[in-house]
Amino acid sequence: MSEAGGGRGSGSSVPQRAPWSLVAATAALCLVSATSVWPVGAAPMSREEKQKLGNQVLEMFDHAYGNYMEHAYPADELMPLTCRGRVRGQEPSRGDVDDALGKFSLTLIDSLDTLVVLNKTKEFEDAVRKVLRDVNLDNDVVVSVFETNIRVLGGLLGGHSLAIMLKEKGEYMQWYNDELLQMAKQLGYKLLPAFNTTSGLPYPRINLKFGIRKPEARTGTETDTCTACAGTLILEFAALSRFTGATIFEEYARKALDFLWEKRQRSSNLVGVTINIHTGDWVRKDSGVGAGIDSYYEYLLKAYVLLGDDSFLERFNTHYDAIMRYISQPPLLLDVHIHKPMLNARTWMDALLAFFPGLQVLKGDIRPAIETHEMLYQVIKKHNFLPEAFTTDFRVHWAQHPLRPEFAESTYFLYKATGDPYYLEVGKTLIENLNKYARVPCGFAAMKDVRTGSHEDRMDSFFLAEMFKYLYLLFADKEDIIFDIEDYIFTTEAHLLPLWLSTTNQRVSKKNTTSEYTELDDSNFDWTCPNTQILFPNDPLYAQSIREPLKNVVDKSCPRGIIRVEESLRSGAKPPLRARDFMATNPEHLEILKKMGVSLIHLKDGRVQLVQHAIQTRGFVASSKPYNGCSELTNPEAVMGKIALIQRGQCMFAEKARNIQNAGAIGGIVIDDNEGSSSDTAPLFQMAGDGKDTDDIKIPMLFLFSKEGSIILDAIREYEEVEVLLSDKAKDRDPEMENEEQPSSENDSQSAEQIASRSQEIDLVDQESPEESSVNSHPESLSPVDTDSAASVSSSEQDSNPVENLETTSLDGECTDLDNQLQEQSETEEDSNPNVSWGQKAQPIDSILADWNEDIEAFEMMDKDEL
Ligand code: DMJ
Repeated sequence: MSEAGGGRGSGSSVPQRAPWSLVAATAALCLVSATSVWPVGAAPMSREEKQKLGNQVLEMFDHAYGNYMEHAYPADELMPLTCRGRVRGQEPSRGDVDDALGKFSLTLIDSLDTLVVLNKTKEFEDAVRKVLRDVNLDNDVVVSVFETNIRVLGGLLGGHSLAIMLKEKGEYMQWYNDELLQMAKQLGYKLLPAFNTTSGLPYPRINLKFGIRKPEARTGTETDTCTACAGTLILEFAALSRFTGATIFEEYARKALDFLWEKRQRSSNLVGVTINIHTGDWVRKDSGVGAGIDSYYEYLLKAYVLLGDDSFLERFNTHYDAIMRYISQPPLLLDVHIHKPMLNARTWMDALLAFFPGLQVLKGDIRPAIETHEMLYQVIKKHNFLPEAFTTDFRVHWAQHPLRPEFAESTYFLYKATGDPYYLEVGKTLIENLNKYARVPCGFAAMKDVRTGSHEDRMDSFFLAEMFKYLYLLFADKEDIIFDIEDYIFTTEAHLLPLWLSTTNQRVSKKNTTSEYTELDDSNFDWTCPNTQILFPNDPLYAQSIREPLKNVVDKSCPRGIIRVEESLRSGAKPPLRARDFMATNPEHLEILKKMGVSLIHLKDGRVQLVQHAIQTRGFVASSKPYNGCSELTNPEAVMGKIALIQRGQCMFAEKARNIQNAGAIGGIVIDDNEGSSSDTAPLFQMAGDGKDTDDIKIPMLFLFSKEGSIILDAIREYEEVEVLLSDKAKDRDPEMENEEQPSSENDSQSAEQIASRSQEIDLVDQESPEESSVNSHPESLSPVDTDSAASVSSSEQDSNPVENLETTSLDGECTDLDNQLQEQSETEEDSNPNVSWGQKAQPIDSILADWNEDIEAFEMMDKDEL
């Protein structure tokens, strides 16, 4: 890290450089280091080529910024297709996306420090004058607190940081007297009423003129906010406090972070996507590193870097450990449930998570950063851009792309860490794609659909704030930038805050931080980043060797549906119905639902709800002979009309089911042969078919671990007859059973229905062929545009779901037909420990339906949050 010049001067100009706190210096080291030599591997890029690409970035920025200034300013954003400004209220509302627009010339403010990074000092000076002259922060408009903080407050502070740097240098900005900082302070005070909650979590929206409470404010009734919305304030607020000496901002942001930390799910150490700002209850309990949470994690680590406060690193490390344990499934990052972190919450990833490899570089965890980045790059190579959401088998899930910068950000940080010219080539591709597919005569237009190349009349301000900064810096040598970039930290909007703030105005009390953390086992925490000087020069092919196995991970994945549809067309069979194709008005589709025991209710607001009927089978139990049920039963008269008990093992579940069905059983209970196994300790799982068509199996089957199974076996030993109710609604069943006449002691029968309460039922009546089933995958959901007109049925991960056609992708990139996979799983399962075998993540159908609803909410939320 280089030494910056000392400082004095007016107001809050650059103070005398304090010695760096060790924490800030070590963490920041992760960003620098290996750019120097790259002896082998990808061909090094010549200085000329890098300069050429840098110039191309400059030209592209001019095209975007110039058109904004010419055709849109002072509006918040440029509409590049119609070549005019987007003024809120004058255009059809786009919903919550518009909450970023506060009639405060958003794009200009967001672009301020980019101008300096791109060496456009003169333009910066002009832009600052325009902001001071034209921007009004007191408009009667409801804005997102989160967006206003990261884009506007951050933009003003970034502008101020570089204005005082330039002034210090003595050539530009000599007239500057902290005016941007005064504006930032004014805006900071305008945002403070949002924190008027008992929890200290901010309301998601505020009226710039009227605040929250007044009737004119038209906001303040919200109960929920996203975790990132509440947890992405500390950098800007602390910087504001430290620049101005007004500690209140840092205090408020700290309080919100403290509350989120308190509310983390204590056993998984994960946080949900949305939280009730009054009660602190998690409203959405899914957890990932993308939409809704992303920058909360980013700010914990960066707050440690900027403020030198160990507690932030401890929190970050605790969360990071949980992320790597549950969410990271290299190269994928998959959302899970905070209470059930082994359970994936969906089968798709959103584009916002592309920032995460960059954060991992800052943390010093290079390997998974390289892996995820490589996976993302392959998705980009396939679709030219990162679609807003894509599935685990890399199909487009949500086809928009609003020119997001996260992938460029990670590319930059990976290049800084590895010095591998491969990342320069990646950057070159990004530039080419932007020019080829997004460039229009009046700027750059967001992609409406990456598959068709269609555009949206939208150029978000973050495109100028972040994309050009990271792309320019990627190709720039030290001498191409007029200041030392390593003296600054990037906010989530890529605004620059000087690291010297770590030792300035440290007057905010760090409430309880030390006592709170003494209980944490931090023995595994990394307090420093790996020294990449050592890491890479020793093995210059290190990064390449990590990428190599993933080279074709996307290409080799299965284009879900297409092959199946073609195959089934050839064979004359009907292609399976996909969730996205489901029509609530199509009788055939409804019939499929009916077969699943699911009916559809039309809600008043146009949405549809799926309700599953409890499936119940009631009967006396009888042991089958042979007890393993693997061959024709020798005691069909004993099991006829009864629920047959069978021992697990030796053959497929489906085979057992067929044998007892042929003997006339009305259901089956498979009891685990692993002595001592229990649903208390073993993860729930679902029995799968045998890889063949199981439509012939009409009886319900239940699996019980040994402990629960022994309740039935003991009961049989004690009583002559034991009656059992198989149901997927065990908990709801009690009153019904209570009303039934209890078996008399004369006939010695006993109800054992309670044993089913934690077991999994598989209703093979409803089970479609295994190729239409899935393990560990999750429901598809509707994109918001679909919700009004058509219902999209969850393609559940349960193998009993006929709606979704699926294959899964193995991590070595090979397509794995689920038939085979299930067969393999079933085969191995028969002899293996259920605690560690297939289907561990399976869920009961009602939980799937709940998840499906959550997915719909997730999309709605994604739309709202920060997309
Ligand atoms: C930016 O505004 C910020 O990076 C934010 O943290 C996430 N989303 C956008 C860009 O995609």
